[in-house]
Amino acid sequence: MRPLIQPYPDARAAAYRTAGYWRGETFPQLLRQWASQRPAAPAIIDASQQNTRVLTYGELHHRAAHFGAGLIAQGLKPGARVVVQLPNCAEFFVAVFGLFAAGMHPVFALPAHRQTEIAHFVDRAEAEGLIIADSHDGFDYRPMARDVIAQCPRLQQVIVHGAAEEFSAFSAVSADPATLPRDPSPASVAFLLISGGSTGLPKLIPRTHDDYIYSLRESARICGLDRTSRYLAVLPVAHNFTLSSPGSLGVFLAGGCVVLPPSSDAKACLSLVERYRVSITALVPPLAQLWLNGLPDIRFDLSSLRVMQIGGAKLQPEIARQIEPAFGCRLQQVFGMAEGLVNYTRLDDPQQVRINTQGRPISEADDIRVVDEAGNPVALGQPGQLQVRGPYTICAYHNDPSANARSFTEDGFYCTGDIVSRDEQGNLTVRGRSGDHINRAGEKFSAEEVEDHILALPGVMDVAIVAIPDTTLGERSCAFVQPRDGVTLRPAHIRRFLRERQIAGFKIPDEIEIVTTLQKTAVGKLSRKDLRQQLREARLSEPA
Ligand code: OOB
Repeated sequence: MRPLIQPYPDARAAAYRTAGYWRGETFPQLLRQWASQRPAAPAIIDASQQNTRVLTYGELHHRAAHFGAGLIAQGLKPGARVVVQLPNCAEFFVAVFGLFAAGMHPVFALPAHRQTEIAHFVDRAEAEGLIIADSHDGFDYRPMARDVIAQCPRLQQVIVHGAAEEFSAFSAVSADPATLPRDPSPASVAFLLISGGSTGLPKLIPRTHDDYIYSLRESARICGLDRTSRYLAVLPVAHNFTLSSPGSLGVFLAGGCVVLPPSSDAKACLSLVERYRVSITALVPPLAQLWLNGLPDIRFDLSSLRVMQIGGAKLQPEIARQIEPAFGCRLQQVFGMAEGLVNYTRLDDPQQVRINTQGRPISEADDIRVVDEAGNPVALGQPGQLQVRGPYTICAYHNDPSANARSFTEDGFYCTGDIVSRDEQGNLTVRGRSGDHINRAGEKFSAEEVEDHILALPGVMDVAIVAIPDTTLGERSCAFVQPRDGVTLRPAHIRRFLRERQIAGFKIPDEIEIVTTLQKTAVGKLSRKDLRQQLREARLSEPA
């Protein structure tokens, strides 16, 4: 197996330790501490199912330790990587802390991923285990798991929360914690996150205990969390925003409680705000808009809500302006990435900053550059490419030399692909993207990844996928498909083909246009990037 590493240069690692950013803590150690300091305090209120369940810190620790030992009893060894694909439920946290306790590494997949993505994660991470729910949102994950096993012989263990059929039942994975290994090194990789991706398939992002715990501690402080905080986890819990900004893990660190709703529906969620006195929640812009639209019909007491975070995609100032009066709480914009850097508007920032910017970095040690195409810094207020290096931003993806060559500069900066401008206070405003990825309601994927699927359809000569601004989704995807001579292709046929390829639903193009040729101007062969740009401009100049 390829080792999991995150190669922070020695000098920087030493500086982060000296500055007290990296304190040598690990996740198993933190959970033990929490459980001994506040065993009876609620950690999780799981209202995702009909019967609401409360898990205290003591119970979370107990269940995680037994689950972790159970994994070892099933034959998985410390060091193993395990893909975790669960909806928002208490078992997600039992699984993740259980894996940590067993010295194993979660690979965080999203419920929307399908066989193609899961098999890719299993391959890339060399994962030997997969943890799923039986079904969720009308999708049965067990047949998918069978297909992944057939495709990836390395996968030995599938654990199912719910009706397990031939697989191991989540509830039966339990053993005496005496078999658990010693704590991992704080500098070691704790888990792998999934990148949104600019090119090709999603990449794997190794994050260390040291770096992630630092970002949690600072996030919890910036968001004003304490033991009374109650966080409603609306977006998928495995997403970096919901996990760590400050997310569920930041809430645990502060001693608060995570509330898990049955869905992202405004009524369901806001009734939980009233019932459990929720103080903070986090949404993507399209969901915030849905909640705003639904608000006139909803009569719940929202007086406990202090902070509504919005991030994952650009929040338009017109929508931003409505949030505070509508929900009676502070708006906090969050601009982050699974690779590391997270920016927040601060709760006491002037209104103009809260509405119009995406905030500033967590840390004074976040080294930010805004540069032009040639890599030279642009003037203050001018748009440029955002590059970053710092105490919780990765220096490399896992097992992906070509992505590493593209995404990191020689002096160790991560090229985010985001076009931003920066003001005198250091606040960033996101202006766009330099890469060809689509951010559809906060869910990201690369144009190239889906183009490659469409190219596999016999009869397709060429295809280009572009992002089109969309008032609800932020961006929607439009595929321009050129058939081979004499072939008739229909959008419905292409959509069906894509569904059969078992990819996440959000990647299926919102629009498909069949064109006779992709290259309208005879200026020689355009690069893919320029071609996409040209198609996008042509599409935007069409009358509505
Ligand atoms: C978060 O993480 P990812 O990895 O799913 O996506 C990162 C990308 C950024 O590079 C940027 O292009 C976009 O998503 N993005 C935003 C944004 N927040 C993220 N674009 C405009 N405005 C924003 N507020 O999405 C993520 C991770 C941690 C915290 C928050 C979001």
